[in-house]
Amino acid sequence: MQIIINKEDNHTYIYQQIYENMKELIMSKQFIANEQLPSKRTLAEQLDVSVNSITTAYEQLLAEGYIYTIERSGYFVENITELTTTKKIRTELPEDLREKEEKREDWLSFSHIAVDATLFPFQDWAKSEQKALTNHLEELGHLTHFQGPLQVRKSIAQLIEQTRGVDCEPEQIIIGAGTQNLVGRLISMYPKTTRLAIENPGYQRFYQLFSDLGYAVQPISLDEQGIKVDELTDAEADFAIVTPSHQFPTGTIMPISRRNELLNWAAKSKNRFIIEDDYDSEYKYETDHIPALQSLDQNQQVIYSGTFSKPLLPSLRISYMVLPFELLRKYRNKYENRIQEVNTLDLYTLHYFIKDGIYQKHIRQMTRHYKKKRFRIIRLLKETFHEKVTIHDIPAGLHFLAVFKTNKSYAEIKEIAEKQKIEIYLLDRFMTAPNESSRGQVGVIIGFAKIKNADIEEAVARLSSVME
Ligand code: 76U
Repeated sequence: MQIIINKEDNHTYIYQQIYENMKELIMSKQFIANEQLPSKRTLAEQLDVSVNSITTAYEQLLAEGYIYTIERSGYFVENITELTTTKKIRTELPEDLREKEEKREDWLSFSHIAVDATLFPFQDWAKSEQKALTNHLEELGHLTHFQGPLQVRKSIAQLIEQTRGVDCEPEQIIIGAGTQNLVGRLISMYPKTTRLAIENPGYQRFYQLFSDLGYAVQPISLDEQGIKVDELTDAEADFAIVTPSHQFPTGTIMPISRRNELLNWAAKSKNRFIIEDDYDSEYKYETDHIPALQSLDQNQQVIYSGTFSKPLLPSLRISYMVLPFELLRKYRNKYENRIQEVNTLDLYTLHYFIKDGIYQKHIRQMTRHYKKKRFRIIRLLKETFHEKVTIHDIPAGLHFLAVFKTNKSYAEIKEIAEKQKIEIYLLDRFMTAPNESSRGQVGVIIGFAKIKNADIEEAVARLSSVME
């Protein structure tokens, strides 16, 4: 038996060396199954180490199943099932899986997805977090309610009642990490034969999500009022997913008649539902807030879906939905064993952030900021592109649609934008069936939450060199 101990080795304990050696001897069958190992005392003397070291090594081998013990007899080698596979020589990560550290230095961005985090009141957020720690420390030691803490749902219910006219009890709110998770779970309660209608152009991540879940997704076209209800009827849809506050991505605010038309469509069958994706309703620049579609619903057929990604930060991952009673019962039956996915500390932080009025103050400040920035960008785009740009100037949300006259294709524009280091999202991303008539023009979603005031001129100049 060959056990070599290096007492000079300062990095590996004696017991570890014994353990490694013994493991090697067992695996290479120098010790055979059921063979008795030397007693601890004998081995300690042989190796000139303490009995303690041997005990620790044996205990570890025992815990991992290399050896077993018989009381008053000693330690024996286990009969170990061997791995039938042989180790592949190449164990490095294949190149296609390798991630590159993407540094978009010197880039400017008209992204509608990001916001300028330097404008977020982190100090106030930290104060709210301190309050959350002081008042809810005990609760952080366990799992919260699967819908999110009731207290937090109460403050969200109050907030959306005040700001959006949403009629709901805190019990109806489900908090989750992102709209996709929530809506995905909701839809999954229904059979795969359920027909889901989405706006076209619309939120492509919904399209992807529903298709991935195995549902037939019906893209429905829009007119100047929003989703076409007659197409919805023709598609025999069960669910319609809409963005009435600020159509994504075209920006249309759905007028009251279309809202009522939509509600009337739903009312024709108790199995029809509307998901109101109210993703950026917090920002209106020239009008007052427009009540949510949910507030007009008298039939419990609208599911209201909200998010803190736009008013606060997209990286927070706090979203929620408000379920009608029947769906809430169904949801609870199906999902009460799912663990709430948002960090409880963040949720209580949000609670104090709202309760202490900081949330509303932030929205007021950001509204002033965005209003000016939006105005500057639109003015500059008009001055730069003249008749070559058509701006869908709807004073709401954090982006607008600008259509540029150009002979370049969407693919070409993307390639040049990359070279010019300007991040832009083009309308084709949101089209489920791009149409031929749009030749000679390219739609760009101009998001204005991320770009800094000081960079606007340069960003528009880059955009101009992309389009020319
Ligand atoms: C969300 C629309 C139309 C919902 C949105 C967004 O998961 O709550 C856009 C893109 O943050 P969540 O998503 C809310 N409905 O635009 C927010 N924007 C998306 C997520 F950041 C990205 O991919 O074009």
